[in-house]
Amino acid sequence: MKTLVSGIQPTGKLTLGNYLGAIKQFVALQNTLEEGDEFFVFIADLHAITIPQIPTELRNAVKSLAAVYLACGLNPEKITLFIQSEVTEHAELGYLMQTISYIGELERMTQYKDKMQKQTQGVSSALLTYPVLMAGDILLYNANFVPVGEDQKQHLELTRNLAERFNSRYSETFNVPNPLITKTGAKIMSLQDPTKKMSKSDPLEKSCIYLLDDEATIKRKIASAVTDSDGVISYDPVNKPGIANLLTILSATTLVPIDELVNKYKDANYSTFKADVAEAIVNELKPIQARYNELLKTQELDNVLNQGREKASYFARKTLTKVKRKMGILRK
Ligand code: ATP
Ligand code: LTN
Repeated sequence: MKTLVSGIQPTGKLTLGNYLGAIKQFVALQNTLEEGDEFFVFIADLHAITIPQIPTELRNAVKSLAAVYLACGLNPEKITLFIQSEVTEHAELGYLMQTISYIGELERMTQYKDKMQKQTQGVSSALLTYPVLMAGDILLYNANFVPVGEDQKQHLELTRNLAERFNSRYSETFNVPNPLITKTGAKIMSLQDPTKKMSKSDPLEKSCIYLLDDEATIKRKIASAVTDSDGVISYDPVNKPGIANLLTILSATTLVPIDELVNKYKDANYSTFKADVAEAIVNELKPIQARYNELLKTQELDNVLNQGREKASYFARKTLTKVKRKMGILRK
């Protein structure tokens, strides 16, 4: 029996990077679950507010993300889908884990350093403690595996350290979770600067394919993706990061291995190759977009989220009670 946990922040419009690096992998994983396994997938709204958000936009983004998850093929009969803030134990365990986290180790997190620099107003203390909340998310369900993109590896390492620290300071309580990182699609890069990851908070729209982009937009963005001038399609992320990124995208979308693609396109020019990449993305996203638009019109979404909240709360409450008892903060 195994437990998997993962979350995505409802900030900005989801990109192809989020889809190929995270959601598509969730869908594949749900189909490998066996009797007794649990897979908790949640919308990390408490993480989103570590950066200032506009409340009405956040509320819409939460709903939209829930619809995207289902539209991409997550099946509520197999996984538990819920909103992080609706299971209040997340905030509570996040706080308790802060008592065993060190400021120094949090200040070393690269995501914190990056996001802190981008802040124009004050940096919230929650941005610093973000990875501790994330550790709480994972440990609350005693996860064995955490499917995430490569950029989250450092946070997972911290989660492992905190689990071990808690176990040795109090007594054996938490599993030490393992990251589950896909090889292809683990890191999709920006279309305009292929040395940077494709990120939904990138202000340059051309850098990203958004999951809800229409066909013409996708074609235009891929056609204008930055490449190089040597005209050869080969996989070389250091010297040819643009082409390598398009190969990664095509491979992660079609599930054809990169070396087969390189072979297939060895005599092709960049524009033919780009047209095929765009077409593959359109074919992948079109049915998702249709289902998304349908879901937003019905009650189904709320039903799934209510059911998810109840199930997640049951597991979360059990762990939290155990943790509090070990820490000496329960009356009995
Ligand atoms: P932000 O720009 O706000 O940091 P993001 O686009 O990085 O957002 P997150 O909400 O931080 O998205 O990440 C959601 C999930 O998508 C994580 O598992 C993350 O690893 C994965 N992910 C995000 N961007 C990429 C990418 N470019 N390639 C592969 N996976 C990605
Ligand atoms: N920090 C993650 C989102 C996240 C998460 C989690 C992922 C919050 N809590 C727990 C896995 C497990 C990110 O993708 N930026």
